[in-house]
Amino acid sequence: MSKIVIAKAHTNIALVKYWGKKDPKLMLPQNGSISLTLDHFYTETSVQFSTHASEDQITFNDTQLSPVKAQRIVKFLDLIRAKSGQSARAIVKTRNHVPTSAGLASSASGFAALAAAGSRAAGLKLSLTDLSRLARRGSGSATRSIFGGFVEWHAGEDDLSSYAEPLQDPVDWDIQMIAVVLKATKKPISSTAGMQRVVATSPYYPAWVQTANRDLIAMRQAIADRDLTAVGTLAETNAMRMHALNLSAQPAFNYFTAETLTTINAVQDLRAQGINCYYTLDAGPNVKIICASKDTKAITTALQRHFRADQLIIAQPGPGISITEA
Ligand code: 2P0
Repeated sequence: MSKIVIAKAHTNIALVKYWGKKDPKLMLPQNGSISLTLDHFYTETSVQFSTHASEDQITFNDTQLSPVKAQRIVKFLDLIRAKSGQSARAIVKTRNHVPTSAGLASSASGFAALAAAGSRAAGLKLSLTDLSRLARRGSGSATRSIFGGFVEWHAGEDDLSSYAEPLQDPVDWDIQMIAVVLKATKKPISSTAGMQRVVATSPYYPAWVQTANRDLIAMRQAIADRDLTAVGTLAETNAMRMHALNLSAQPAFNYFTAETLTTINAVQDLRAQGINCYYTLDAGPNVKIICASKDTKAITTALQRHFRADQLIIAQPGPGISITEA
């Protein structure tokens, strides 16, 4: 039996998005991305390698995953075994700390926590950079969840050069996100398949890569300047361009619901009234509102005309991974 290692990783929300791979096997993205790690949503995962186990046992929120559902995790554990020389099967227990049915459960915090706990339990002592590279092989957005605060994932050219690093941590100015948790509908298409379709079929894809690369330069500056207006404006435009790719794919798809559009309109109305707030959206209906904490009350009051108070979750910048050995 190996020692039991427990890792905790927080989710992150991209301000300049990753939406397309140039190498699906190595999980190299078409463009770099910048995110903010959040305190409110995290995954805790323990891993132990056991010669007594005949196959990997994966428990998610107290329920054992079926072999089909566990496939992606087993493949990732195989990668850890290949890197470490550990040949035993693993007992993995993972718990997502997100509000029930929030639809914010993310492969970002999941694979970041698994990379950290799994590699350490297998006997590897990876640097944070190498952990970020390993997490990338599980899920692209997990590359960034190794670090806290504002984080940039460098697209890179190969396995060695594609990793994340912190841009600003801790975050020493007033910026937060309000997650608007909307009614979950069946996801029209997974992130992995959606971005693949967009790369293959959207005539706008080359323009996306060009503008995303420009957004990275501007976003680095906006974060260094601690300029909420610039961060928010860039993030909102970048998010809508990402969703425009989905609308321009063949066949087209989108992740919006009617409530998503209601929220977008509410944010635009608030801004017209002088409240400095911006929205961003990922591969699902939920909207995240970027704002300063002094405006929380005005924003949540306005949104409660449409949604219940418990659908509005206020999240602050959060930390990078932590690892403990039991
Ligand atoms: C991001 N998203 O930058 C983008 C923006 C959603 C929208 O990364 O195929 O679960 O596992 O690498 O990371 C969600 O996709 O996809 C994502 P894979 P992932 O956060």
